[in-house]
Amino acid sequence: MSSITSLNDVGDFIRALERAGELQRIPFEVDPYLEITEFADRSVKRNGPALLFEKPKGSDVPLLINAFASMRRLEIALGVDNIEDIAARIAGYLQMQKPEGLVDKLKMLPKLAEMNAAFPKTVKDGPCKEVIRRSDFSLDEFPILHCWPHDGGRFITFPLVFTKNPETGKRNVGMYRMQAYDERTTGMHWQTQKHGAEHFRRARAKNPEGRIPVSVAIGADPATALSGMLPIPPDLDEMMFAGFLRREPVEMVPCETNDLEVPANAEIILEGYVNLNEMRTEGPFGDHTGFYSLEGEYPVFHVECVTHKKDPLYLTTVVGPPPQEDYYMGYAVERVFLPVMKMQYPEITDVAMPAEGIFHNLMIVAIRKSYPGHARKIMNAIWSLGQAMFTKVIVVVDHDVDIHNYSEVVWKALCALDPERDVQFSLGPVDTLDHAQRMQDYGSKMGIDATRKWDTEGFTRPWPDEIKMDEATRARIATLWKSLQL
Ligand SMILES: Cc1cc2nc3c(=O)[nH]c(=O)nc-3n(C[C@H](O)[C@H](O)[C@H](O)COP(=O)(O)O)c2cc1C
Ligand SMILES: [Mn+2]
Repeated sequence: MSSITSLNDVGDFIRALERAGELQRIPFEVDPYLEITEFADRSVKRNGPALLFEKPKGSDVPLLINAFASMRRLEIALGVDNIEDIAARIAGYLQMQKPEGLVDKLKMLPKLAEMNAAFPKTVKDGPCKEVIRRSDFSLDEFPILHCWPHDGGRFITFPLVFTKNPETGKRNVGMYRMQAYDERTTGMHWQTQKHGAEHFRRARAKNPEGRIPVSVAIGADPATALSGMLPIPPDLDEMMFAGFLRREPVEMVPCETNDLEVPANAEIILEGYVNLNEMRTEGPFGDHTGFYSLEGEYPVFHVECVTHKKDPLYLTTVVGPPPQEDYYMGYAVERVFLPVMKMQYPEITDVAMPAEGIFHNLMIVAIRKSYPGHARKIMNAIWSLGQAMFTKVIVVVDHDVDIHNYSEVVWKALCALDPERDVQFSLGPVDTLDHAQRMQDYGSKMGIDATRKWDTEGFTRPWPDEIKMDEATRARIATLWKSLQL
């Protein structure tokens, strides 16, 4: 599988990227106000490298961006030759969930051991504690980006936000942007359907005047850094999943001022709390939709203590008109979770989400259709599947369509449609960032059944064959073609 030794922090990742020719150092001063965004945007649009800004203006902390913004970089990040290798590992693990006989049980053991080895390990100390600052600190020391001209301010864009479920004590990690209001307070943009927001609500139901401890890690080994965006079920520990991805447990250290734990290898830790009765205007923010998300009311994070490495690095990203770095990160997540989706719904043969669909707007699904109405069953399944509930448009096609070839999808899906018959609308939760819906968080979705229609679905006309030249003719003309040197 992998020849790459495990990456234990951002520095290791930088060195691995550099060895692979996937990193450009920027030795001159560049301003975190707009300029770094313009660099990052240009780079990602030209399939350029990751960028290490050694002198972000106004800060002594170097800044890494676009570290995950290509397939090759994702493979380096996760220590695989191909993202599908991880999907295969997950598929292998899932297959032995229900062992049939003794032989299967025996086969399970090494795999279970692998899972056990993934559990996070609490350690006493770690590099993120090299410098501990309880009073003398300011967020202004870090090169926090002001990304786009009409943004409401500077935003920490790549944080791992740690909270605990106040009822079960179980940990959650989510990547939720944080607007830096001043030296010690930020916004906490967990959208209403996300697990951090649920922890907040449960704590508030118990004691509306209280607070919830929150700690934030900025920069960690690449698998751990990515885990904040994983769409896994509540109370399933993202740090366990990170351990599985990196094939080594994530080491966690206790925080100084609250009862949370954070990755020991993190560059920067912000410890603090969120008041349950305090909201503040957050945004606007140039978002991954390619539009500004509007101002909204969100909780406020109060930083009480900052710990960091002696020479920390600042890991960040920019979202904006697609494709950006988050497209690649999302693609990795999609491929990694496809086996989970397939296990639940074996009729799904493949899934594609074009960059322009910004994750939630468009999912193309290929199925092996077996019974009348099958495409609609899959639409409903997807709308009930974790964060896939946000999918605004689902296009279901037959398994013989190459769904990663978008021109083939447009051609064949449109040919298969009787729009009045084949479109299904559904009302339900929608992405907070969807600015076109009638209200925030609630609206409509559309499923398009672009499969061949069957007579058992009421379609009694014959369905025509797709045009294909016969092989003998193709071969004969190929030879003649060559002789003409066309
Ligand atoms: C770069 C980036 C920024 C994100 N910003 C936010 C955000 O501000 N708010 C939010 O709710 N989700 C945001 N997300 C998506 C969440 O990280 C994602 O939904 C994650 O699964 C949430 O974790 P949870 O399921 O534990 O709540 C962002 C994702 C990425 C890749
Ligand atoms: Mn979660």
